[in-house]
Amino acid sequence: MSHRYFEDVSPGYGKAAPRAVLASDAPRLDLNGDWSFRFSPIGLDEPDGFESPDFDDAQWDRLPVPSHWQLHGYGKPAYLNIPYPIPVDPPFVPDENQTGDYRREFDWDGSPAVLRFEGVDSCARVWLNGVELGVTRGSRLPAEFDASEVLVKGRNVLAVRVHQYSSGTYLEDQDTWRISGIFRDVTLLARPADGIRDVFVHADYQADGGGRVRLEVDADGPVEVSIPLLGVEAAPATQTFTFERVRPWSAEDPFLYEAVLSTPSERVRVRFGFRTVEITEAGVLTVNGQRIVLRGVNRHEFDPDRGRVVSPELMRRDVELMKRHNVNAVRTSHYPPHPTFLDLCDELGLWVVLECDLETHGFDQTRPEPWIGNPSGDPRWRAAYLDRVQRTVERDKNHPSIIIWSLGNEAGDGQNLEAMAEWIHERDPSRPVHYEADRLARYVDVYGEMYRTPAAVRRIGQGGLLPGEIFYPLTAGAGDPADDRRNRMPFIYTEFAHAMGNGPGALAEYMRLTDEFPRVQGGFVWEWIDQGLHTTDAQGREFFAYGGDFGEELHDANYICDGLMFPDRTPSPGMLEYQKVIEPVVIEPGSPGHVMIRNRYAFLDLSHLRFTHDQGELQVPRLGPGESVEVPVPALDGWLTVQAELAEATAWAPEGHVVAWGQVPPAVPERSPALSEVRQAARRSGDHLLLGPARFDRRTGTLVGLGDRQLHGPRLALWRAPTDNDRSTGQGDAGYWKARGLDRLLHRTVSVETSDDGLTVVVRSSAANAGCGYLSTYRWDTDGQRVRVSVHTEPVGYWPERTSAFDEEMVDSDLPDEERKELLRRHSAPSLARIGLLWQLPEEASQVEWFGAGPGEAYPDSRQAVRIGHFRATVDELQTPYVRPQDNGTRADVRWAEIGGLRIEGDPVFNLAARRWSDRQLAAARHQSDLVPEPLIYLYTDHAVQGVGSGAVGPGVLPQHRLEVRAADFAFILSATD
Ligand code: IPT
Repeated sequence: MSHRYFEDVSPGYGKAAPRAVLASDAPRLDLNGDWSFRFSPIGLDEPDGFESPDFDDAQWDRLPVPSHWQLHGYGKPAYLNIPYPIPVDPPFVPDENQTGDYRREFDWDGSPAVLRFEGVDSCARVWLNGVELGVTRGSRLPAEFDASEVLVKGRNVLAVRVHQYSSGTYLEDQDTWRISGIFRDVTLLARPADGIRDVFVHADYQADGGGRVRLEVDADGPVEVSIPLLGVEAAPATQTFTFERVRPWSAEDPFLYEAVLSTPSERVRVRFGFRTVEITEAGVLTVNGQRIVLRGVNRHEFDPDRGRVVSPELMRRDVELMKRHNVNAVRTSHYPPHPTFLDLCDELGLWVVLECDLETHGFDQTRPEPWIGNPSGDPRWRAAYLDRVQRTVERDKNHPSIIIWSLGNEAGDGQNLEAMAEWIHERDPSRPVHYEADRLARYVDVYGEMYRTPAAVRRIGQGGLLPGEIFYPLTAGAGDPADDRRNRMPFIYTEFAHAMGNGPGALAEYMRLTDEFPRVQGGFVWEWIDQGLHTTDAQGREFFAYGGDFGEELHDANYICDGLMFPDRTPSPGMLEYQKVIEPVVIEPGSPGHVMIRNRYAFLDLSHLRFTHDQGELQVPRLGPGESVEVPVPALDGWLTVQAELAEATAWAPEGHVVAWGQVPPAVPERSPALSEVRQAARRSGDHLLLGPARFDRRTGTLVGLGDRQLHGPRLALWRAPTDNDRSTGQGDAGYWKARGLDRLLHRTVSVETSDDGLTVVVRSSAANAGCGYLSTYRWDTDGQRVRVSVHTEPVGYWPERTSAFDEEMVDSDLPDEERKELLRRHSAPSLARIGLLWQLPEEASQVEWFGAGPGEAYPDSRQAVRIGHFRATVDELQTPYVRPQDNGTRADVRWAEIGGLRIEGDPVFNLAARRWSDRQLAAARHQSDLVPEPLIYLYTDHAVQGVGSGAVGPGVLPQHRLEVRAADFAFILSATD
């Protein structure tokens, strides 16, 4: 079978050697804009003459460059995670392979130049003035073609044929939208004779505060360099410069210098920073001698309207948003981003793990044994792998923000990966190499893993990995941990805390480990942003689309919406939780009357912050990194909130931006609500029973009115509209709940009994054909003004245990035996989404006020971002618009709430949720636009709810945050407000 050029395993042909992105004063021509475009749904091979300058493209369409053609009406976007969009038949691709032909003209003075493509998905063949320049693959990697011989003075015609699929598709099986086209900039860069082709700036920071600069320059003649801030002027670039005192670069203080290199024909500016990345003998990753903790995110490039076409403004927005949410690191999953993004990381300060454009994940699933035939181990693909890593490193080598190179993602193991690592070690020994799937860390320098449990990470932190032990696929090890090199390496969470839908849980548990174990150095939440594509349906309703919304036959549904940011870049509760957990300053209650303040920066003292509280400013000494202090605070009746805010504006946030906060509880403990002693008997009145201000249905004992307020309830509620994490087959409980019918409980009134001091109602709740349920006793009493319902509810019937993976990994191995056993028991115990009461209120009850945790939602394992206070919101504002609708909006630790003229006090505190649709409607909706308000309000007052976990990919809810099937006692006091 013959290969067509786009099926060749080679990296293409005709490309110039890769080099850095350089800011040169040589002329350049921006070739972005509207191009002529011709679409074909099949894989056209040899051109039909369109490459000729004389070809008439007047009948063609117009398409913007950069763009993806699927987002402009040609073909459709498709979302796939692990599966390949083509048969796994390497290196071939099916005939159903969309082809986009592009043409444009430009004027040039005929001087020598290179044509540069920053990114074309997936394969491009390029002609200039009818002459072929070459073929490139590697969608998110730059390609330059020397056009000097072909360029003419005056009109030039550029023709590009782009293929949706190519051999490169086998190396680009990343979990994202599969969309094609020239999606990054195209430029023509003049190359003056005796110009500067490439520069590699090596700028080390030295332990004594000094710095050293060495330049590797690729030029034909002598080159001079100036570094204005360091007094270097027109010095020969070949010399090594040493400086006694320099200001180092760090993500916290991203100070940049500029070197200007010149030859008589060209001047090039390169920004650089002094920084040294080292791994200590103890296996700790340091920068400039300090241990760093990566509080990061995995970032795909994403614009909800334009796909992977991201404008400079949007890139800046991403970096600003990261900085404002205390994120200090980014892994460029799973390819080099647009180069401007890295300029911004240098400028605003983020630690970067720069990943090569490589993933072959589908080989994991389609073979008799995982990974058989994987290109990573096949010598025929070696050149393609090396080409990819070279283009990655050469393009981005001058960015101080990049501290680690990553070979790629989920590409199995094999000699080609090893060769990539070897090439990097040779070319740039100043940065460690990362690759998660080098499971035993044979050729990498930092050890990375995905989606381990906190307990597993603790064991890694303790240096307890057994030689040969592998998590994925699970392989037992044996022998002495001292023999395993991974136990002496920095450990980073390549991916953790899968942020799909409502979640992730346990962020606090994960990040606490970075305080405890020096080698546990943080990592990257999966992922930065929900990649929902902004779409309008036939009825004109807007929504964010995910897999399946474009009629894909094969897709991975809403796994594309698993970010901390919603598609429109508003932060999800998960983002706010992470922001709080990773604050660079910890503010906690100290000894009585004091607040404890701890500096968690690696480099900065606290002098750039101002500390304030409700009563004024707080004087905090300029603590150095790692230092802490107790500061006295005024004694208050209520909660005192202390915050650290920027004393001056920075490049990424205005003055006053809150970087960290904490609360000190009131000096006098809060009191539980109680009825005054007056007791009253229940009376019958027609079909009703009356007790104080309350009116009940005589037959069912249901409360139907309070004073002149309407309400209906309570009903026992045990279920929630499953979250994405609940729905996980291995880790989530949604299947268990469904099998017990908890979403369709039926209720049988066992008895309604009046007495001198109130009313007792007993109800059994259970689903059709279910052998298990709950028996609840509601005891009502009143002081004449307010009514109290005291609830005892307990499980009845047979509740089987549940099974799950991760079992041993869910619980710390070094706990005392009893504690460990108890947690393991809770892990497999049957669980509930909630134990609570559901009420129905008239639709006018749309304003909610409460005292408790807020302003946002909170769950047992995601509740750091909320503070105790007095909050107000409409029912609509209480909803969190997860792209795929699911349980959301629970307000925790509520002492009292007022809604629709009712006041509800909890004993103990309770969880509150209110919405205009039932949980079943919420569960059935695919998009926000499917949710249709009903003419009533569903109000939940929950005694307890289950945590959220990260089960969609990763561990489910940790045992300590699960809500076991168990008996519960709790009470509410209801009254009408004035
Ligand atoms: C992991 C992938 O690396 C990442 O790209 C993403 O797909 C994530 O899963 C799920 O959203 S790999 C998986 C086998 C843990």
